[in-house]
Amino acid sequence: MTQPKTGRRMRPRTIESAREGSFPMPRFLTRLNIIHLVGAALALLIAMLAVAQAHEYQLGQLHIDHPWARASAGPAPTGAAYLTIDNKGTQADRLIAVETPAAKRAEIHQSLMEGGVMKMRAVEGGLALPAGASTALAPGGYHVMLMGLVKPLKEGESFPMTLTFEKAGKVEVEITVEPIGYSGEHKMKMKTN
Ligand SMILES: [Cu+2]
Repeated sequence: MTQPKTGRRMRPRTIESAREGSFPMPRFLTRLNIIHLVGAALALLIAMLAVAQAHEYQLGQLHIDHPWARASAGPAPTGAAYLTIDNKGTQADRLIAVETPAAKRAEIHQSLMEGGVMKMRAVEGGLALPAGASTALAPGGYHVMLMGLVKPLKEGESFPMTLTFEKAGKVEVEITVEPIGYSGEHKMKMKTN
């Protein structure tokens, strides 16, 4: 009379314990995997934040994207830096000054074709940043001219640059040095005033 009852009780317990007993390794591995995944996700997030901080800046209504400079080819005394400024506001602004410890002088220049020759000149009174528009400083156009480089710009390195805007104020950005063949061309001749 009692034996079948015990047998009935024992069967589910045995099945239960067999289930428990047959999966300890996968559960243990799953826990390890979660720890690894969380660790990897955190590492990725930190890396993404570092990249975002190095390449995007917000100053009031101005959004500054990917400030970069091309690596120097040998001991060149000059270099150029590029970035994109997106004015998301309703008021126009101006980039009026640029400073960096990487060069004795930094100026806002514009490259333009003149008689089939690429020339450049300083942008007087600052670079206009119309409201609701994106203004690019890019090879072949506007750029920050770095005159009297303290040392050649080396790929993978970075240096700070302070941008001063007429209305938005100042912001320090990190300029990353990209490979020599990074994008477009920056062939120019100094136009002497
Ligand atoms: Cu220039």
